[in-house]
Amino acid sequence: ATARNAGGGGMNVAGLRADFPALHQEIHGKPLVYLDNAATTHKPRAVLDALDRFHRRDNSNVHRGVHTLSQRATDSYEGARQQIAQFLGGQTDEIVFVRGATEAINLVANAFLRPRLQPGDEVLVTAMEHHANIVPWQLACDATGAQLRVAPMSQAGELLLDELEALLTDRTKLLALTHVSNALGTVNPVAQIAEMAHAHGVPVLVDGAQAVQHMPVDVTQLGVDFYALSGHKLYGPTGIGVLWARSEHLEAMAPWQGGGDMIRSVTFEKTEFAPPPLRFEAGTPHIAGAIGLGAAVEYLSGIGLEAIAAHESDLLAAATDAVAAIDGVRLIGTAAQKASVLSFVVEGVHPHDIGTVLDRNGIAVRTGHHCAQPVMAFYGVPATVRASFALYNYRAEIEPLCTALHEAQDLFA
Ligand code: 7TS
Repeated sequence: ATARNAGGGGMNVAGLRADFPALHQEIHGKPLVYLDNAATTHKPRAVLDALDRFHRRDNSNVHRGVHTLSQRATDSYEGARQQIAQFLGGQTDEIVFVRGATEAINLVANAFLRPRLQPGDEVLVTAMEHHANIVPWQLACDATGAQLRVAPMSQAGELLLDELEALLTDRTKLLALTHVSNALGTVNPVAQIAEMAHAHGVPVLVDGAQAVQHMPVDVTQLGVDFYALSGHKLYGPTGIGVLWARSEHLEAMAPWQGGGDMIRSVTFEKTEFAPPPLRFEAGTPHIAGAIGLGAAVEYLSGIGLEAIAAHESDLLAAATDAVAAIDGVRLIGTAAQKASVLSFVVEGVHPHDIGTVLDRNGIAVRTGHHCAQPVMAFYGVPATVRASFALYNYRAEIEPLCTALHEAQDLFA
């Protein structure tokens, strides 16, 4: 309990850090400062233990055998589905296990959207999307003669809501937008936008890959139609993710992939499909991954997403002030509502050189286009340096970051 709340709703970060074995190592002789959490987060013992326990004790396939291990595996896998439903505020049979946010979006693009698209129809995305929330829609448009439209943003990296609304027409078959931008940190007012879209009869998919680990998310309260996330950014394993979708949509969707586990009965003439969510989980799923993700959301709920949000917001504000005070730094993404992402460029120093100097100092950041090339093009930069924070980061990590940035300037600028 001491590792959880340190009273007053604050977090005992030192205690929580002890839950993450990978944080406690030296890189090039310096203590690791891990600030690449938007790419992936480290895993707490609760997750590592759940994976280990499954493989050592319960390992078996799901939904198939009557033997004890298979029943244990099935109970744990379906138990994880319940944990995740509770975490997101949805119904258990609205949770589809997929590989990650990318696969969740591709599933909606292929099973929901594509059969509904006609030449002349439109799919609306925003100017700040990750490639995973652009390319699947582009593929669906190219195959059907529909068109991709883009809702613009301001220089600060905030969506222009009037312009977004003007792009919602009776041609629009879906609005797909990110909850939190991975390149800018912008938190979009998703509930308000969903209401706007629904007033025009447009269903809404939200890419939650950068949101669920930073703030309480309730898909029912948000009022959206689809919500996609990746387990590995949520302190869970790689290779597992979730599509939450309203059951009426899942019921209406034909399968995307066929195989075992997604059928009710098969003859060579005709196959009856299983009801959702299994209809969309063909083949042996990532059983251990789902169980690990269940353990991750339990762990996070134990700490409390409100507490995590408050801690990370405090940290982001302090880091932003410190980094912005360095001569030659230009922040990329200055929205009023941001979560855990600090993107910037430094005059005269290439982001990759900064990344190298930081790594020599034990500091892990992301440098590059962050799979958001249209965002880079919008700001006229090839790449940024991105520091992204998790619940286990703390203020003492900001000073080494700033010192290393000065060192990079001394070496390269
Ligand atoms: N959507 C957003 C907003 C993302 O940030 C990412 C991954 C994805 C979708 C795709 O997630 P995946 O788990 O299916 O690959 N973003 C990043 C990043 O910012 N750095 O590395 C991966």
